[in-house]
Amino acid sequence: MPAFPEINRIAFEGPQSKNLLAFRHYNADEKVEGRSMRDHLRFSVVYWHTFRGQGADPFGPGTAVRPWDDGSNSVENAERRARVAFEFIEKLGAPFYAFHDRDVAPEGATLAESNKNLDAVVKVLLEEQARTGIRLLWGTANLFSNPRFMHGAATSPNSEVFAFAAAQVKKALEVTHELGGAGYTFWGGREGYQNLWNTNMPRELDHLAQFLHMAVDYAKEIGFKGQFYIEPKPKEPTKHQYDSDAAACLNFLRQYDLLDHLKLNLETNHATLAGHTMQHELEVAGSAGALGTIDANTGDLLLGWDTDQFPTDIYLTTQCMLSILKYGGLQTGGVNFDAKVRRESFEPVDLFHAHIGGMETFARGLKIAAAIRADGQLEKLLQERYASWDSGLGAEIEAGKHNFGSLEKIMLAKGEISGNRSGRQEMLENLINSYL
Ligand code: XUL
Ligand code: CO
Repeated sequence: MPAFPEINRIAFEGPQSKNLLAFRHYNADEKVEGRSMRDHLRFSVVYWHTFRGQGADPFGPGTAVRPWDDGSNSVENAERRARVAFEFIEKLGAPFYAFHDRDVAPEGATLAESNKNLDAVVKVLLEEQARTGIRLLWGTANLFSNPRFMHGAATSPNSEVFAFAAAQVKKALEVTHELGGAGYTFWGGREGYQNLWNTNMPRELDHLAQFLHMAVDYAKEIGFKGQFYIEPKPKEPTKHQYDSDAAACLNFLRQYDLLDHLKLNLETNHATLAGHTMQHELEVAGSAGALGTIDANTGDLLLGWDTDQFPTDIYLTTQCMLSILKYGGLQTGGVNFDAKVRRESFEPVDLFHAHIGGMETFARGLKIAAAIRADGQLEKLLQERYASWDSGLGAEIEAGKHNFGSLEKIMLAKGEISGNRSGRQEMLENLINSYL
């Protein structure tokens, strides 16, 4: 029996459509800059929020109505839920999904039992992938919910916790490989600290690096060729997360010789929690050649935590797509909706509205970004701003032909610089608005 009997495959109906269960802008086959929108955006549905989120908050239990879910921790319930997930993703028309080991299958009393439960559900995922053609964008392991991870996983002061986490990631890598996953993500979970009086920071960082090297080695051993990602996030759940933003992650990866093996998975709400914009994080990662994939969501300007809302702001998605296109587009990565419906949006159909909104907002961002690039004015103005580096003194400096002594000589002779140009910020902001 279908879980969403009243919903057909969400169709592209064009900008004039008034149907709120249709796409007006996301037309999967339409080409933008010579690539289909499907391939540019590589939309992905997350299992944890969309199929496990109940809408609980610190003041009350879940509100979500999910008739297919009996609320039990049984493997049968998990298998049924997996089939529903694929019905949803297929009707939505997203080509990918992402999951944590413990949200697709229940954790057992022992590691062996958990592995067995996971294998049972992975069998269903494999069948459903074959039936629908939907693929796995990335897998990951939940190394933060179980109380054993209270002090962290790879950075725990307890070496047995490190060993348990290693065993869990080993299995998660195996099933990601079995499912043909395009990638594997490490989000820090509780890798960070609450208090420095009880924390040996350098030792914990060494352990985290050792853990990631073990993962890289094991991927080689089993022939897993997917891309590894590390997902920056500050503040939650620990006061200071080691992977707090893109720059911190890049520094860590470089210090421990991991930069060849991991790219970044950037999430909007994590960027804003870190006091950055998503555009800033995309530029930091992109300029280091490490822009891998994005977790698409948004926070709330008035709330200081990770609200994980669906993105609806076209200005934001235009910025995202401009940076993504600039750094060569998404290859192994995708636009992964790490977002949840609000507690008050408790009906199954709300899951469709939320994802349709996110997909539409990104489709518009993509088209607007492509229009900005095709027009070329922004790029031209940016180039002009740096024109003093294209010839004469600037070109000589860039070519390494100068030192402090030679530059002092030039400036002593000149006495003062010839003048600066306006940054034209407001004009450029107006220019961007003219494409929206
Ligand atoms: C947590 C978060 C995670 C990761 C995967 O804030 O974003 O769900 O995306 O572990
Ligand atoms: Co995320």
